[in-house]
Amino acid sequence: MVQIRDGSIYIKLVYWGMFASGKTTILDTLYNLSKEKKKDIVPKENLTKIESSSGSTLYFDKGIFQSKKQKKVYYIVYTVAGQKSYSKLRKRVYEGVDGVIFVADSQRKYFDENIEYLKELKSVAQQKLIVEIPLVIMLNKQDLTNVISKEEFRQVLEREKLWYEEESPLSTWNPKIFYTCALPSKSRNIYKSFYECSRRTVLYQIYGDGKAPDKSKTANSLLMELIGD
Ligand SMILES: Nc1nc2c(ncn2[C@@H]2O[C@H](COP(=O)(O)OP(=O)(O)OP(=O)(O)O)[C@@H](O)[C@H]2O)c(=O)[nH]1
Ligand SMILES: [Mg+2]
Repeated sequence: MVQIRDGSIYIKLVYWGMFASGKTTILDTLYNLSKEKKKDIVPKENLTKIESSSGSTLYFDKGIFQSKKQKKVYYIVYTVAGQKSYSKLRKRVYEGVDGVIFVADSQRKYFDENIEYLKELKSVAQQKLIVEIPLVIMLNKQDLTNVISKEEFRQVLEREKLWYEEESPLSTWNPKIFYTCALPSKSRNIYKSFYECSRRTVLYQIYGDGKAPDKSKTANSLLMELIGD
């Protein structure tokens, strides 16, 4: 839930997905990219990471980012711990979320496992995904071979009722799916996917009062400018 304190706005975004899908690496790369390349949203302070000796997240990672244009807007960004046994912890991290980025491990052998984590997210979100909480998808590790396609994942979303037909006013807010790679040397769409989720979250707040805004409202030029292409 967007928090307003001392005239500043705090928006909570969460990276969700199975163990080793790349969430912590994504946050690291996002931090470095946005800092070095001077993006519109930049880190406010160092990341907090709580991990086991194997590098797997123990509780969560957290980063605070700030919009350069709207200096009073802060993004508090979390990654969940993906190990199966941390299900309760993931639920805790989810509390008060404003936008979700689902990180799938694109390797085909993990197809079913990704769906399990999508189902878990759905159950925690209680029908609010897309309707109140914008959802963006990262098909991560696209640098590897034998990986799934956007269309395959879109069909999963359809089966899980997270995809709206064109006639539905909600179809504008169907999850945008990105092919990504989080490795710093060949990173792909890491900032773009984060920006898309933050942008949607802000639009939900400004034009939808915390819900997916009407298509008619999104037609005005100011909004189009904000949405970009
Ligand atoms: N090839 C490839 N490897 C990746 C990519 N993203 C992450 N990895 C590797 O995958 C492994 C797991 O990455 P993490 O970022 O720790 O995954 P996580 O989702 O945070 O895992 P948990 O904390 O256990 O939930 C590491 O060895 C990463 O270097 C990617 O895009 N491509
Ligand atoms: Mg992690």
